[in-house]
Amino acid sequence: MLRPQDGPTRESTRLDGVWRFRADPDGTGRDAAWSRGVPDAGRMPVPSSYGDVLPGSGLRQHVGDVWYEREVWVPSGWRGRRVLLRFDAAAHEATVWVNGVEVARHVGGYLPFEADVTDAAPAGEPARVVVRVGNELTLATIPPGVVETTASGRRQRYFHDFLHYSGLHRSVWLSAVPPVRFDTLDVATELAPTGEPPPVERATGEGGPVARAARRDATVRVRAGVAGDASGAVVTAVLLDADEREVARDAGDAGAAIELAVPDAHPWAPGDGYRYLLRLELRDAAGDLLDAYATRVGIRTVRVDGARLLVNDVPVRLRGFGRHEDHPVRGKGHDDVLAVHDHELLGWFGANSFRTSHYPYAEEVLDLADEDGLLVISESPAVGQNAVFSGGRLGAETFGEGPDLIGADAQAAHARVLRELLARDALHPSVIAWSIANEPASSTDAAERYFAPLVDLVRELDPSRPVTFANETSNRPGRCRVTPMVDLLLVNRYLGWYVDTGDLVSAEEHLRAELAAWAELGKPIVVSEFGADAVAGVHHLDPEPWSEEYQRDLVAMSTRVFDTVPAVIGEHVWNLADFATAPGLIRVDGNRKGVLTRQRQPKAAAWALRERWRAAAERERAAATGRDEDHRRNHQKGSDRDRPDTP
Ligand code: GCB
Repeated sequence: MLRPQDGPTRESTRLDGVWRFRADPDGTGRDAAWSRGVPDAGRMPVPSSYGDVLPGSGLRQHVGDVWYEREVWVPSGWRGRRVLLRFDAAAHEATVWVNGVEVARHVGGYLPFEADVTDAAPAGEPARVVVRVGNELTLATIPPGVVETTASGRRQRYFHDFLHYSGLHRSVWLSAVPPVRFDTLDVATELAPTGEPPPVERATGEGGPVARAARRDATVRVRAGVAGDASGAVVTAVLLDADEREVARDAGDAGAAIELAVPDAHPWAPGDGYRYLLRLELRDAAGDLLDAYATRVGIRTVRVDGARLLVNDVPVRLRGFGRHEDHPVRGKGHDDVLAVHDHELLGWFGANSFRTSHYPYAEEVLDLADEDGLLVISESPAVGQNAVFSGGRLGAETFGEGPDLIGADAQAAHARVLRELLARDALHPSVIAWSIANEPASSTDAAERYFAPLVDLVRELDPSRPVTFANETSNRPGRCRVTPMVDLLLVNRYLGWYVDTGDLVSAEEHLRAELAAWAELGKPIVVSEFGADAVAGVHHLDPEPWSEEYQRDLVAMSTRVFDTVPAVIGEHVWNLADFATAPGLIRVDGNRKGVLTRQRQPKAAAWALRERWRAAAERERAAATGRDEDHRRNHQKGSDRDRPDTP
């Protein structure tokens, strides 16, 4: 499945806007054939979560089905082409009908799916699109949950700490594509060995120098899969630089690998979102154009070397956040305004990285990260697989076979979601690692059995990126059975908050000891969560939890410790901004661990982080400029020597 785009052979239109909508907690619509048309429907904007849009509707706690409906004219000019209907996300499972005909079913709330609706929606006629979206989580879904019957009706319980927003969170597309067409695309990039001495040692403190990679010869391997009868067809791949100058071209049979040699390539690197444009053409034996597709390509490599994480063979140090797709009213509905604003804020902080905690984000977000040269840890939606957070709903073992355990069905769903995630995100240079889960119970045999095949699967699907997962605090070094399997350690730690509450001196000692123990494993460590709740406007002279000062001081204490542990190559504060959660005794209108409020205004910690990270970014820029300058001088010397008239 390829992303919709416009081009010589393709056209696409977004079906975003206000759709007809009706909640259906009793599941009436399934028997009453609402698939043909939803009676007495109200309205709901797409994309958005439906939870907070209609005041007083109770939809925030809704469990079960909702129905969406709209009409669309299929352009008459699309005759003879295939018509695809794509949902960038339907949270959390959906069935789609077009003119009463079922065209798609999909389970999982954060990844796209599409249907070929050519027959159900003839060109030149109106088509009625009806979507049933369900949001029930079970122990077989990713993420897990349990529906309970209470005095107030059915309640969805889940073991993750963000509101279970639901609905059509991302764009819906109608596209025309040629009958014989590209339908998958794999791109792998490689840089020639550098020959240069390894970059300057990472200094401790405030980030350390991380230099941009110099230009190097590169190889771009392209494999485009084709749907339809492509016998005799030829694929041409052309690579253009950012100034649209052709730098490489080659051709091959449909489905075969094409290798493009790119001399003196400009790598994609942290803070430098340089990308080439890859143009693909599919022509039949007579030379007629069957399809064309274009995508941006960042040339870069990622590698773990001992306790270092290397991008383009240069050690990187991640500074940034765990985030959420979460905004007032929209919930998890993607919005370009808010997404761009959040990314500008990352720049304001001097951040260079984030994790898509705890689910795949809208692809538009990854586009922004690609463009900005941000380093992204892309996470699957497997969050809350841990009895510790389940309030007794999961058996103590968490994983295994049985009515209160997460077993083979979940594992199969987890594998499916990982396949879909990698298929969607592998083309993004910003994605530098795959996190297969957040904070599972990871210290048992059953956890090892559950995760081993998933780690293998990700490695097999994408040998070019490290595999990781975020470790929860009770799964200590030596006990955790999943850490030994992964390439990069993510540890979520709340010293000074859930542990040593209000005592930053003890917290510092404990954090230092724990990180030293993790460092023994000889792998790079990203502290992927640390932080404290702070209610904006609460101030205190003493180290009082919930105050802005305490949050600021806890972050400062933590980063002070990180700077003394060479294996710690990343710090992700939890969280960029406050976010909505299920109601709870330790949640004040949501989780307040944002260093920004939910409205994206700074708390005291934000200013302190900005100072630390901008200084690090500045040092990186200086180091990168120095390296570029060296490279330019060496290169210049070489070419001067080649010129006979140069003394
Ligand atoms: C965690 C979870 C994150 C929570 C956070 C918290 O460990 O990974 O989802 O929101 O702690 O604030 O408790």
